[in-house]
Amino acid sequence: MAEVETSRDGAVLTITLNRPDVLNAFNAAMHRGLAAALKDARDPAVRAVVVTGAGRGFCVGQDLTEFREAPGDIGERLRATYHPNVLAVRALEKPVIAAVNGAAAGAGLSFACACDIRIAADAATFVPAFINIGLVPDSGGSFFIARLLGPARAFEWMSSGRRLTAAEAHAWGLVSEVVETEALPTRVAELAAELAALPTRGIGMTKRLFDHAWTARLEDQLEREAQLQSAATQTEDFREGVNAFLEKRPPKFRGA
Ligand code: T3D
Repeated sequence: MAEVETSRDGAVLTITLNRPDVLNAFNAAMHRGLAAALKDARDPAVRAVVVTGAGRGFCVGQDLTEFREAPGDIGERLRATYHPNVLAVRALEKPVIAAVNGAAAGAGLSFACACDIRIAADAATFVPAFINIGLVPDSGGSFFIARLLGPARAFEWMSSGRRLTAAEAHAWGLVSEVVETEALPTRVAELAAELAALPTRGIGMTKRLFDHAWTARLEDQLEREAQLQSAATQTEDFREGVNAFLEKRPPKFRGA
């Protein structure tokens, strides 16, 4: 069995982390499989991406067995393995949904937070496991979680190591929706299909804008909006959207 499996349903690519016996903890093969899957996701025919876990876990971060045996400096390993995959998610010009089916811990939590949308099963838990073993948040955890929760709550949570339920994660705004565990695949498929039918290039540029806004000055952000709005008006989907509105019919976006 491959450590990462992919499947296509129309324009939706689903990436399944597949080491269920260890709640999909990252090992070297899983990093490689995820990198390959995220490369497949760049195909323009893919218009929405789902990342989920096999079995009862989403992803519990670094495989601690492999970690104990791994040679060399952890900083180098992070740069070589985790960082490229986090950056690849942010670089995808399409929505990436984390379907958090179970425990998301350590770098698995960071990875979920690097995605654009999080939807959780009611059985999911969110564990900032780093501090429990004396580590600091990595793989973007300190970046994404501070932005999602605000610095005060993020620090309090990440330095406590406290396990959060799906309901608490929802109340905090960490996930946008919680559904019954059995209903998660159906709800995620529905959401992904809806997103895949929207103007993909517009969504990609919206993603660019929000990423840029995190560190931008207002003047720079206004300029970036103007540039990307010019680009958006050049898309086929913009023309289709306006025509459909004026012709009083539903639009048929092609993602071009
Ligand atoms: O090398 C580098 O680049 C370092 C990078 C580090 C980044 C990080 O991610 S550091 C954080 C690493 N992750 C953790 O510390 C999480 C450890 N896991 C847990 O705290 C718990 O498993 C959970 C709270 C997430 C879930 O608890 P529970 O009770 O639902 O499940 P469990 O029984 O603990 O785990 C089920 C199995 O998965 C179990 O194996 P067994 O006993 O059935 O054979 C457990 O050992 C295994 N497992 C869970 N997490 C890991 C793991 N095996 C290896 N590595 C893990 N991280």
